[in-house]
Amino acid sequence: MTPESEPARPDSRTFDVVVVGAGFAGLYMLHRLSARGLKVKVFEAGSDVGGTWFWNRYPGARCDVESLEYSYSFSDELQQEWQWSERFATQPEIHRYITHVAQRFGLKRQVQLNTRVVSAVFDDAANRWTVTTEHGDAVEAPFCIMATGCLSAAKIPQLPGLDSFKGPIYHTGQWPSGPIDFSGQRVGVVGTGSSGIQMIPQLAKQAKRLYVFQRTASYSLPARNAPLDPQYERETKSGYTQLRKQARESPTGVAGFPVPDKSIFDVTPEERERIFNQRWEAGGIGFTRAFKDVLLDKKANQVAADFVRGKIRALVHDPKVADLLTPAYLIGTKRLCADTEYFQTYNRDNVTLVDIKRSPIQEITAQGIRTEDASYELDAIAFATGFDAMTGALLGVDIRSTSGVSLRERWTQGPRTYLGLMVAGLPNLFMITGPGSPSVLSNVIVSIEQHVEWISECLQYLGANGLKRIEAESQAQDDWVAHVNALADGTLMPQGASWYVGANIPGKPRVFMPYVGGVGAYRKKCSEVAQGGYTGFRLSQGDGSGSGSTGS
Ligand code: N01
Repeated sequence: MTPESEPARPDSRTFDVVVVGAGFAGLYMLHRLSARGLKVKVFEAGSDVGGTWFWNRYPGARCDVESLEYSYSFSDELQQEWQWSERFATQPEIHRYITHVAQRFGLKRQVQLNTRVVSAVFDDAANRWTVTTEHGDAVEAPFCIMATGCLSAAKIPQLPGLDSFKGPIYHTGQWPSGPIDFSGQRVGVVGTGSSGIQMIPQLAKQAKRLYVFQRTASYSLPARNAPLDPQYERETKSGYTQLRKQARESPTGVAGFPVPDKSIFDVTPEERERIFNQRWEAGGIGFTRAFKDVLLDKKANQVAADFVRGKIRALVHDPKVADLLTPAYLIGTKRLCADTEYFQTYNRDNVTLVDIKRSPIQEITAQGIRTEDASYELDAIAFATGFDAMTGALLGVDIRSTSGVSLRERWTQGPRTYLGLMVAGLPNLFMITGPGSPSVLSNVIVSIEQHVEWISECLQYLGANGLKRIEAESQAQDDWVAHVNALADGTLMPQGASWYVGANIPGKPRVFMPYVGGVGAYRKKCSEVAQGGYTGFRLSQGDGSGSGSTGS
């Protein structure tokens, strides 16, 4: 029988679908499948739903996609009734939103919190996944969906002496709940990516002394956050249908981001300056989209980078500190950051920038951090050192099939997927926003909705056609990987030492992981695959006979 037609089973260990993760992806997946009457089990490692927006509770945490766009579109009632208070929502507000969604759609009772999944094993003969948790209990289902997030495996660098520090150690991506009072303290922050850049100005206001340990300076644009203008909110909400459609068909999943049509060299230097200034004043991370060649051509990139470098130098009083804060790499090849008074924070008397590229951290001591040329006494250390992005959470689970090799073995040279949705050799296992999909290069909620809806329709198709198994074909996967690489290589993006290529994790294979072709083009491709009867996927009865291939 198919998952569609199977009667409800009394067995509490057996489900139609197991979903791992209860962030934006897992909750919407649960909602879609439950609405179709499927019996779904969701495991969540955190003590509440929300995923990224549960864990990243550090001071200053805030989204850099506008609230009215960084929200679900699947329910018009929901998008009309929810009121955002600011242009860019804070972490607490986004968490309130996702909690509201969970309650409104009755999702929470199906989520088992405080439960990390440790393994998922597919029994080829029985056509069934067994998903085992850290507590040793296991459930079974023919389908398993990984909704584990792209930026969820937090990484604290393995520095010598880490355990010897006598004060508390934090990571932005595993921040404890409840306020932490840093007043009167000497605090060290390691890392100056998006998280560090948001947190540093907040900590500087509280701490007696703040030391920022910077390895690489980041390009950051002013967020220009503000209370949400009620008129703007009304107008956006009344045009939501069109706005959401535009977002889905756009390159970035953000309707408000420009789709550039001009080269930087099509305009005069004065006009270029005017456009860049306009973007700078508008705020947010759409800056590199001012011209179509900023991420394609090194000369164009240089011009855009120089504009931002000039702005940074103008904001920081001490020229030596300004030099250190001025990035040297190609703009946009590491993710752009959005800040509120980040560079200005270095004008404060209580903030010291420590250049750990020149003088690397040697060890953590009981008293603080020792670099090659100095020691810093600290009461607390906050790591803003990022994540084992895109693959970390997936590979954190031992995923394998009884007749084949594990995901960890399959991905030793970097992730390989078909459409970022499935992996050849691992039937009935889906990933939401997996590597090879636009995911982190997009408004991720738009990408999540598209994947969830695609997977949900796929399961419906299987059920309606008496099919029980779907698996990516190796050739389709190879072709997709080649396509993803070719598109990325046509841009400057793989040239940055970014987490997009795994450069932040020692030993991680250097592969540009997301799909750069844009969410609109990607959505079209996924729809064509589905409409073609799931081209590139092998569909079968799942009875081990290997028969019933369709589509390709
Ligand atoms: O992490 P990151 P993040 N020793 O990897 C440094 C999203 N996000 O948490 O560049 C010393 O960007 C590292 O230095 P380097 C967004 O997609 C969104 O800040 O590797 N330093 C870098 O400075 C973002 O891109 C929002 O040389 C070490 C920093 O730590 C992604 O999450 C807010 C080190 C890590 O920066 C990740 O951002 C926050 C080491 N061993 C996050 N290892 C918004 O929506 C790393 N570093 C606003």
